[in-house]
Order: sequence, then structure tokens, then C-alpha cells
Amino acid sequence: MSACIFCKIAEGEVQSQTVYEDDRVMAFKDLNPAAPTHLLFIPRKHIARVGEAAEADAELLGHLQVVVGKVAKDAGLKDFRVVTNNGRGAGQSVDHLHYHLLAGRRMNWPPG
Ligand code: DGP
Repeated sequence: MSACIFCKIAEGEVQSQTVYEDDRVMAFKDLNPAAPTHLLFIPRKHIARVGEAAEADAELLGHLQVVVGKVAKDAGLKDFRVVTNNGRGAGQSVDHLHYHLLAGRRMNWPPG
């Protein structure tokens, strides 16, 4: 059994507020939202971080990004931010690749 919390969500062992899923990817609400809309997008396959993605993951990660755009469009979002944290120093706390989608408040640049 995997110890990875996002693998457990992908396998249905841990509940999440899922907003999209297919055979390859999932999107669900972040437990600790940092914006009025805060969704997480994950591949079901365990990839620790974007820096560990392989060439063989290119189609999967392309699909994941297309799903981010579709979910945002379906939610009526026009202005939103998509980020991924790679490594502890960059703020990564869960070692399963995920894109954050943040919306519903002003997004500052550069991010903190
Ligand atoms: P990061 O710090 O970039 O690795 O983001 C991890 C995010 O995952 C953080 O915003 C909180 C969220 N999170 C952690 N555990 C869970 C969980 O069990 N369920 C949900 N829905 N979100 C979680």
C-alpha cells in the first residue's frame, strides 16, 4: 500500500472533494485553501515532482494541463494562477506532482 496521500486519494482510499477525474488524472479541492478557489490537479501515476518527470510522462502531463484549462473554463474562471512547487525550499509539502489552481482573489507577482 502506498504511503503517499495523493496516491491514496487517487485510489479512493482517502476521500477528497473531487471536481474532475478520468483514468489518468484527478482534480480536487485543496484541504487548506489559499484562495476562494483552490484546486489541486494530479496524475494518478506517482511522480514525485515535475523535476522527476520523464520523457515518457510528456503526454500524461500535457493531458493534465489541458484538464486544468477545461476545469477552469467550466467553472467560469478567466483569471487564475497555476503553480507547482518543486522541492521543500520552493514550498512543496506533498511529494506527488500537483498543480495548484488558484482564483478568486488578486494574484501578486512575483509570488512569495
Ligand atoms: P504543496 O505544498 O505545493 O506540496 O501543496 C500541497 C497541498 O496539498 C497543500 O495546499 C495542502 C494540500 N493537502 C495536503 N494533504 C491533503 C489532503 O489529504 N487532501 C486535500 N484535499 N489536500 C491536501
